[in-house]
Formats: sequence, C-alpha cells, structure tokens
Amino acid sequence: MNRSLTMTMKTKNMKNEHPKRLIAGLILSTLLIAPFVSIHGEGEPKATTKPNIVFLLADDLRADCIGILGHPIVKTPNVDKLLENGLIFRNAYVLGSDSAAVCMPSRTMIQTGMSYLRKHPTTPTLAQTVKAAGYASIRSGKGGNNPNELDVDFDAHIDDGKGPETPDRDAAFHANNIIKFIKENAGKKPLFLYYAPHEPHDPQYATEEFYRMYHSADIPMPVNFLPYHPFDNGDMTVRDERTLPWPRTKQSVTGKLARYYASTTYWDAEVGRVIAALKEAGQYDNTIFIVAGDNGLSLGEHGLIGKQNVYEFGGMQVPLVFAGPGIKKGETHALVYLYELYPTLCELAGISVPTGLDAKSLAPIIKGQQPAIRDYLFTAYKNCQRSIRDNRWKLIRYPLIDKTQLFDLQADPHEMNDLAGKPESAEKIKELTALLEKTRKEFGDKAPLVVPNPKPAAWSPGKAGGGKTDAKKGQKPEEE
Ligand SMILES: [Ca+2]
Repeated sequence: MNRSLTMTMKTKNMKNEHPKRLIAGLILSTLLIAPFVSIHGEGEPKATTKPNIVFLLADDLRADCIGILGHPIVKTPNVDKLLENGLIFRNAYVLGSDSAAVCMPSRTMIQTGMSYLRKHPTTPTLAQTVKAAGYASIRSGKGGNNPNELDVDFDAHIDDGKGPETPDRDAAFHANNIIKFIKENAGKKPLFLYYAPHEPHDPQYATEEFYRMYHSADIPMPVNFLPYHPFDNGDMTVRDERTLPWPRTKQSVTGKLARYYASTTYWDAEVGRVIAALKEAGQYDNTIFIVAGDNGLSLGEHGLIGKQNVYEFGGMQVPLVFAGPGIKKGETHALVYLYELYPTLCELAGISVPTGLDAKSLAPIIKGQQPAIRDYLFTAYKNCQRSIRDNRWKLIRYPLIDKTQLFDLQADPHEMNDLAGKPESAEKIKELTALLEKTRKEFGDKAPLVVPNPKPAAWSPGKAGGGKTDAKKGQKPEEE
C-alpha cells in the first residue's frame, strides 16, 4: 500500500519536473536544427526517423508457449511469423514478487527498470521516457494488478473495457484500441504501442472457435507432473493453486492446458490484427517488436498450477523475443530479467537511457558485442522462496521450512532430481548460498534466508478444496 502511494506521489513530482526538461530539450534541439533550417529555408525540421516500438505483453504466458519457441502443441501463427527473424532469450525471468499477484511487481518493474525490493525510485518511468523522446504512445491492457498510476504519461492509456460488443478484458477490445491509435497517429510521430490484454490468464478466455482447436486427449502431460507438491513452499493453497482440485490428475491438467492453449491462440489472432493494421499504415518495417509474458505459470509441473513458485518454467520464467531492424535472428541462453527491456528498447531506438536503473540493457547481446550481461540470476517469491542459478546449477531456498534444493540444470532441466541431500553437494550448496546472500542484498532484499522457528515441511490442501475458479469460466475472476 505504502509503495503504491509513494509511486503516485513520485509520479506527480516527476510530472512537475518534466516541463523544465522538455523546454531544455527543445532549446537544445532548436540550436542543433537551426543551421539546417536556415540553409534549406524550411520552417519545420524533418519528422524523426526513430523506429516504432511495439511491445506485445501477454498475461501469464509461459516461457515455452509460442510455436516458434518449439512448443509441440500450441498454435501461434501470427506471432511465429512476426518473430521468424527474431532473437529469442531462452533464459528470461521476472526478478520476483512480494505478493501472490506476480503481475503487479512485474509490470511495475517494466515501467521503472528498478528492483521491486527497493523503495520506488525517482528515475523516469518508461512512459515518461518514450513521451520525452517524441513518441506517440498508448498502453491498452488489463487494469487489475497493473500500476495504472505509472501509465498516465502514455498519450493514451486504456484499462479493462466493458463494452456490450466485447467481453470484459478480452484481447479484441484492446487490439481495437491499439488499431484505432495506429490509424490516428501513423506517420505523425514514431509509435510506442504497449498491448497487454488479459489472455491467456485464467479463466483462459477465448471464443468458441479457439476452444474447438484443442482436445485434452491429445495433450501430453508435463514430464515432471506430480499430483501434489511434495512439501510446503509457503503458498500451497493460494488462489491460483485452487483453480484445480487436489490431487492434480491427467484429466484436470490436460483440460486446463487445452483451455490455456486456446486462449493463447486467441491472443495470437488478435496480435495478427494489430500487425495487419501496422502494415496497412505503412509502419511495419521500421518497427522493433518485443513479445513477452508478464510472468510464467506452472501447469501441472511439480504438482503446481500457479505462478507462486521459482521453478524453471514456473512463476518467474517468461518468453522474451526481440525482432526488427538491426536485430539478428538467433537465440541466446544469457541470463536476463524481463525488466531489462526498458533500457534495451531505449538503446535500440536511439533514446537516451535514464541513469540509475537496476535493469541492464540487452543491446550488447542483441548487437553481438558480448554473449551475456549477468553471470548468475536471482529470483524471489514473498519471504518464502529464493533462488539463484548460473548456466548450470540452481539452488532454491525455502527459509520458512529450512529447506534447500539443488539442481544440475544441464543434466536435469525439469528439476526432478534434488541433489541437496547428497554429501558431495555440500560444497556447491555452500558456494551458491553465499552467492545468494550477496546477490539478494544487491537487489534490496531484506527477508532472511534462515528463520528462528521453521515450520514443518509437510502440508495438506485440507479444506482449500480447489477447482472453483475455473468453474466460473468467462466471469471476471478475483485477481492474482
Ligand atoms: Ca500475469
């Protein structure tokens, strides 16, 4: 609560500062342009050639759930085509979350480029930065669990729609807003389009034609499926986990996967409409595209059905792909955070990057100047889960139950073989625990890795039940 209040105040303060900066910028621009204006005798400087930036942020889209990323089932033809010459980041993550609604800190970090574990910074938001750089900007997307007060500096910001023609929060409503904005602004200024609909977040909305495309009988189970998570990770019966009953079964998990894929394909079709509008407006070629998810989602792995965990392909890992002029086709396993897209897109578009951000630009990787920007990567969930990984090893710490897991991700990418109990692991655990302790402080993390009276690791769903949220398909769910 306090942080959100602080954010609003800071935003207001920054807005007050902006006119001064704009005036200073205008004077500087006029001085720079003046000689050309007099030589050519033109009253107006030429329109900028800055690229458009199109940020396509799906909600709860898993890191593997796009066709071109190699997914065996889901169909995303429009996004596949868009990204066919793109650069895929295979190891992109959300830093973490202090709440079960992982969307909120994730979307805040996208706007600030700062760790959610710190006090809110005084650096400009992404919206302010693109506006000051002369972009015509719009964000149209889900309003719940989004830092709406940080969106006010976009020229247009539209949250959930409730029109009679379009169901609440569906991808079509937001695509319509973006398309209208393209038509009104194309050619006048470079465009910054932030399209962030609610799909494929539960209740996995889609229209019927998309539900008909997927049948649970054809969908394989995750290799690391379990009916129950084997110990209490600190948030076992949180809302998302209750969207399916316990024990998890083949029937319930594949049913959920079928709806999830349908909702993803529906999202892809609406992305296709946005792309078509860009092409029609002659704005497709000079555009940097970023496709990402705001957080990941477990769908049966380890007995989990939510985003409140730090496993690979769990809550924190996200898809992240860049495509457009100057971006070479390929893929990288560099360890990166999603919020790094803020300084990255600035650098790719020739916008000066604000100083003081925690996020690091990925441009050196994208331009082939260096293979990586981080040697290891830290993730966190509330005060109950912490992880650190490098290119091979991953340690997860659960302070509240005094438990540590160790995985060799090269040999065991699905984290099925916990090596923490083995005597030969002691040295590696010591090394990674020290690294975790050091790294978490760098990001402003104050929660301890060891607590005085740890709880038992055993748990049971008890009266939590489960399966209730999905029964309300098509209705507005209580958000997390
Ligand atoms: Ca989300």
